[in-house]
Amino acid sequence: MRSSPKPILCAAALLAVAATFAQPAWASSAMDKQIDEKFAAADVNRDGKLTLEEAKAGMPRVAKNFDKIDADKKGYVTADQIKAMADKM
Ligand SMILES: [Ca+2]
Repeated sequence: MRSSPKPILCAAALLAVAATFAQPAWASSAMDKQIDEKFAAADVNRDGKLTLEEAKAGMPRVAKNFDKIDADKKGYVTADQIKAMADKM
C-alpha cells in the first residue's frame, strides 16, 4: 500500500488557501510595481527623485499631493514615499 499522492494533494490545497489569503499582499505589490514604472518614466533625469516639475509632467496625482508626500520638505519625493502614501489612500 502506497499513499504518496495524498500528501501532495494536501500541500496543493494548502498552497491554494495560502494564495487566497495572500491576495491583498499581491494587490499591494502590483501597485508598487505600477508606481515604480510610473516613477521611472516621470523621473526624467534618473536621479531616483521626483521634483514637483517632474511630478507635474509624469505623475499628476503625486504633484497634487506633493507637499503631503514630501513630508520632510526636501523638494523631491522618492518612489518609497509615494508607495507609503499610496498605502494610506
Ligand atoms: Ca528626478
